[in-house]
Amino acid sequence: MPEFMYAATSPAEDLKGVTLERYIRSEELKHPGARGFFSRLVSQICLAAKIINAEVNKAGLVEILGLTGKKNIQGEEVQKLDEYANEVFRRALDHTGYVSALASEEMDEPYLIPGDFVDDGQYVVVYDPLDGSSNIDVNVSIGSIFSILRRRSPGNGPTTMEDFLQPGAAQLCAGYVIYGSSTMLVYTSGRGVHGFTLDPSVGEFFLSHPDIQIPPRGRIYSINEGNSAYWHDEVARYIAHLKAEDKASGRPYSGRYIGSLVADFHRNLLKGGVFLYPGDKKSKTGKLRLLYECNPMAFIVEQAGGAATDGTRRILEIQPGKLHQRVPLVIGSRDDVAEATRFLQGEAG
Ligand code: P6P
Repeated sequence: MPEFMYAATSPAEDLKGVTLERYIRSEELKHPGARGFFSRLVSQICLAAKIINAEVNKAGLVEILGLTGKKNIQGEEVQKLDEYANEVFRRALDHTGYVSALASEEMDEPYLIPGDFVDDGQYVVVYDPLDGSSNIDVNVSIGSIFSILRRRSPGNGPTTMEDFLQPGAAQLCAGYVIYGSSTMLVYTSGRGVHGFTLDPSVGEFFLSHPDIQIPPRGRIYSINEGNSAYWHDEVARYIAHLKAEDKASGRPYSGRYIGSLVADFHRNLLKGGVFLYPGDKKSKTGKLRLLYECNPMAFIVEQAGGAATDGTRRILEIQPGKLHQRVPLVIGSRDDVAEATRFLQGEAG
């Protein structure tokens, strides 16, 4: 079969080097009923990523660094690039015709797309437009995170909060973009995890990491040790366990913490390891948001063979109560997450 004539059912490995659009099309061909809505959504997200990437890459040269002087609903300082990225996602998604509403870390309430821009508004999208903001001004990797849900309310009626407050297991698609040494878009739509690298010389994402699988156990742990004074005993015991020498189980692990969830997660996804942002004596539910940080990453890691819990429950089974709800997060290699969860449950250590 000539190079360009990939069969519709080609495994991802055979499609290495194709563009993101071409890959999405090959996925679509596997589902005769597909009408291309979803594909065009991911393509628009891809456009947003390219636009944000262009700004991130010259942030030191244009007046877009620093703070806006505002605070978001999380009480966090809003960086200029946060606000810019939020607008880029909103504008990329509000004219597709298939999305009825958007929710973002940077918007207190959902943005309801005006009715005349919505033809068959069966999807809602939640996103963190620029994750790792505190790293923007010091040139450390940051990212965007997104999740696509099918509405539960009737498509011809108003979008409701229940359309957003769905357990992570209901996600149709989840992904992130990491603006790092190269810019990558990693996503899953329930059939494996695939990574696409942006070639800035042509402005296209090409399939570089088909079928990503996270090693079942790693040798890296990521946690903000600066919070150790607030850790519950179970967390302290687990981290001490990872630091203790035991050659048979590959301990001590290496500590790696970048302070951008996307960057810490991406490294562990490729190399194996465990990331924790647990609840502690200062913040019972930790810091990370369920809908647009924990759920997308949990969908991706499970599709790659890993696991994600809140220290007790599987993240994807948590029923959200509020749009910006925070939950504790333990995520990464399957065996490491299982061991961490046993410690956090007081069943080990
Ligand atoms: P801390 C970035 O602000 C973020 O939301 C995640 O990307 C990151 O994992 C976490 O917060 C870092 O938080 O408290 O360790 O600085």
